[in-house]
Amino acid sequence: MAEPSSKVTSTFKITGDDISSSAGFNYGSLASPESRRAYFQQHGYLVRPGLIGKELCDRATLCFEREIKSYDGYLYRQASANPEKHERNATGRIMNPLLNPLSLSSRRFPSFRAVSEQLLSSGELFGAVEEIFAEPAVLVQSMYFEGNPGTWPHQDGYYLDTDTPGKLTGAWIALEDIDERVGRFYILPGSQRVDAGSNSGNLNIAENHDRYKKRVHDYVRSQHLEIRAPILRRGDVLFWSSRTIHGASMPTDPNLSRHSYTAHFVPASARFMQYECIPVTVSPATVNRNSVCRPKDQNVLMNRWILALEARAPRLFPRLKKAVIAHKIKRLGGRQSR
Ligand SMILES: O=C(O)CCC(=O)C(=O)O
Repeated sequence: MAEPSSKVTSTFKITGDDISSSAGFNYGSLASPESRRAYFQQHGYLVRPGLIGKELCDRATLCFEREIKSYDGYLYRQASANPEKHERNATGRIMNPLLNPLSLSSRRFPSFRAVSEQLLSSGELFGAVEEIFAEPAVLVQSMYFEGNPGTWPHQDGYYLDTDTPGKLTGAWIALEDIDERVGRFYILPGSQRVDAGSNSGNLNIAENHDRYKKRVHDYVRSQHLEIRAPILRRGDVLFWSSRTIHGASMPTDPNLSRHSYTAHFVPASARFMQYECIPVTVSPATVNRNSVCRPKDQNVLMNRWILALEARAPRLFPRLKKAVIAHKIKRLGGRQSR
């Protein structure tokens, strides 16, 4: 997910102590497409152990270390959707994750863009998503994390979804064995049936994003819902529905990394929507015979100019974006929360 404001300073956090064990469930025992689809529909998520090859995971991490870590320019970031320089913690981990690694300049980051493309367009990943959709998929957004900033609990549908809500599916791809102390990605099983808050009125993202975050956080606490953080090892992928409440718990050891991609997919027959009411026209490229979007592709000159402008006016652009989004949400009307 990404928000249109400049910086996220959330106090709505879940810690490791809030999380139940994943009850030792053996996801590998779901051996048929039918059993996996049924599990996904019942629980709102699914883990596919070892879906991505370990060598590819290692190559992605290595290319990130070689090309991205030393870069001191502006890149689009996951939490703000704005260009920012790296924010490093005391141990040098990059704490503002990348938005859309597939859109990075191939001239500047040739290996990292190529390996991201290879992994995120792979037949293994698309095959698993298409098994859930029962139709072809389009990758609409992706992210890369090194450090764990701790992500507030939310439903993706508030940010991104399909015209019929609930069809967008997220994928969390572990590129290394994820240590409990770095904070884990978690989901709330069954929460895909809950309406935790709609992107409209006094919860609209442009004016009241913090209120939305608090609403979901308070909901999770007050309902005593189970928070489950499956153990993820290198190559494992967790898929979740856009309606499933999820987030990432706070790290207790900032020295550790959690190299991972996330990606969001929509079924090819569905319309991609932002903020519940804004239709987004996508023009996916075909890579490895699969459809991937590269929003603001930095191989395109015009997009490089836009990034440079946004970086030069770091207050003006986020304000403008917010105003446009607020106007669109009011005009197009959000879904009302129950
Ligand atoms: O990995 C994370 O911290 C959060 C990712 C997430 O919430 C998402 O991609 O929707």
